[in-house]
Amino acid sequence: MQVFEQIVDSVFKGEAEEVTRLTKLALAQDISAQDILNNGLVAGMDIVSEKFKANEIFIPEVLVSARAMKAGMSIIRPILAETNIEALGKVAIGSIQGDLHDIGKNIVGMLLEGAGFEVIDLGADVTIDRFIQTAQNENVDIIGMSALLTTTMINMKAVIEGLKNAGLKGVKVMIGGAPVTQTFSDQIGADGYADDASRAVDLAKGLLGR
Ligand code: B1M
Repeated sequence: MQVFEQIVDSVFKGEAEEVTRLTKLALAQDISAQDILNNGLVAGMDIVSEKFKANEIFIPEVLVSARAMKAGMSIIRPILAETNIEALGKVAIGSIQGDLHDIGKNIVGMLLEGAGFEVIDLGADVTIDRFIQTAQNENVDIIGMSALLTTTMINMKAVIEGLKNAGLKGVKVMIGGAPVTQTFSDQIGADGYADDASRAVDLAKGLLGR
């Protein structure tokens, strides 16, 4: 098996140590960090994403695969940063103010990273101001917000209004989380809603015309 196929296989199986070993092996074979990212780590997560979408695998498997992908990413990230390889786009993601649920948000963040986006993870209970300041200061393409409580989802609207008031109309907003719906997304003026993590990746790509 070629090293790429091995990385894909190990990401899919969630073997973090093996992904680490193979990523180092690929670098030692003079394979570029970009190729390892696209043909190994991202390709592995693409399969995970597709199988998750098809209900062939479930959240625990996705988390284990994402952790394996991250193990490889941690090795090539400094090299990618040095070579200034362009990410698909920059996304700042967080659970909205008042909301401590972060499992779904973490999966979405990891799949976005696996798909080639630069992801700033703002964590949970992220204030409205912090989202807006991040959009202002970090030159992000997308603000991603997650909510699991019917009492917190309304705070997303304040972020969207805050972005508009700050003149940041170019920043796209995507939202998700169990109580969130397309109707709610339309009501508050978000640019997009996704009901699961792999659709969130498709949505982010679509919002940036990728
Ligand atoms: Co809480 N909780 N919880 N909880 N909790 C729910 C959400 C609840 C439905 C349980 C229930 O009553 N049946 C209920 C909410 C009711 C409501 O609002 N209508 C609830 C409640 C009430 C509470 C507390 C208020 C309980 C209390 O203290 N009295 C409290 C609130 C704390 C707070 O946030 N301020 C609370 C606390 C907690 C724990 C801390 C114990 C824990 C969270 C741990 C953590 O996240 N680190 C917890 C958990 C685990 C749950 C349940 C059991 C599971 C949530 C979860 O992680 N789902 C949940 C009940 C349930 O859903 N069965 C419940 C798995 C996750 C992968 O799914 O987040 O939907 P989800 O993400 C999906 C998609 O939605 C989408 O992709 C993900 C992957 O496919 N998605 C996005 C998510 N974000 C996205 C963003 C996007 C796009 C897609 O774009 C940016």
